[in-house]
Amino acid sequence: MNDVILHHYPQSPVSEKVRIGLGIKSLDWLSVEIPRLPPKPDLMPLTGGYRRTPVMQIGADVYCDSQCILRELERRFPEPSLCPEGAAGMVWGVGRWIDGALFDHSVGLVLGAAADSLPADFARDRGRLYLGPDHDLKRVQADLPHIVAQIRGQLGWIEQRLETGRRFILGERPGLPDALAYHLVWFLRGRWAGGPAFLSQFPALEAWEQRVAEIGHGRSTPLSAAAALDIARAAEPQTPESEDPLDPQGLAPGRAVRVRPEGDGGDPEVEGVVRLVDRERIAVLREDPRAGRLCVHFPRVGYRVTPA
Ligand SMILES: N[C@@H](CCC(=O)N[C@@H](CS)C(=O)NCC(=O)O)C(=O)O
Repeated sequence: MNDVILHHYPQSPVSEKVRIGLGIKSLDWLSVEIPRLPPKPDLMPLTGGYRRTPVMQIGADVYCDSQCILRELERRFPEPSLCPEGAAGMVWGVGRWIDGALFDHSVGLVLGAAADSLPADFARDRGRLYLGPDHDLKRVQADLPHIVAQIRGQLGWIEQRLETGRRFILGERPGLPDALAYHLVWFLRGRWAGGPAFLSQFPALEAWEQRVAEIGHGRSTPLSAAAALDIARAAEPQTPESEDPLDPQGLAPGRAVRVRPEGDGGDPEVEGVVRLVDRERIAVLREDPRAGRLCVHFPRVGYRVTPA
């Protein structure tokens, strides 16, 4: 079974980034809607503890993090490319900016602006995940003018790029930078009451936003979480064993490791045995009583791998 299965929920901006990637490639995919808060009892058997959204599954191979998911989509479905106009390499660096500073400011703004109305369990979970162990949404709320100034400056860079008359950020064809930038514009417009008025100061960006929205999400068909687990159990991981003699940590197939996102979000570690390692990816084998033998993939950049 080589169907692309996306585990996500409609409100997730990072999932919207991947959905646009699926749209750029005009793919058919299966859609599993997952809970917005842990526990995620039908997702954990697949990931081994990784709790963020989205996750992609293809048979018994599981891809964590949008960076890893989009890279795998590009590998399996190279055309149309997410890196048109000779942008390979550099565009992943754009991802580190947008998923880093711009994402952090946007999440801070949306959480801080809604501090008085968020359900307590959601505020606690996202506060811990994005603002650290001593999170305080009231403090973020008091800092909103500064946060808006940070976002305004960064969106101004995208506005400048689009003012040159390009249809998309790289040129005539849509690519990874469009999916990256769009997911936060979509988030700010949809989840911050001040979003539409704020965004109206960027006319080139608003016209581009419309063009990206028109790309759509490809064609999705709903799938139950139980059916996704059945698919995993019936399949074997397809990832070949692969080593990298230059690996700076000396990681090699057969080595037991733990993997987690860098930073202080309180993310659980995933334990497994290295199957594939290279500059950009690490994939580990693990067993689960419900999902069988799996290979779970992570990006290397932004993730900490600790020998077990
Ligand atoms: N670096 C990750 C970030 C993923 C992320 O933070 N996603 C949000 C949803 S948009 C999340 O996981 N929220 C908590 C949850 O869904 O449990 C990626 O690019 O996939």
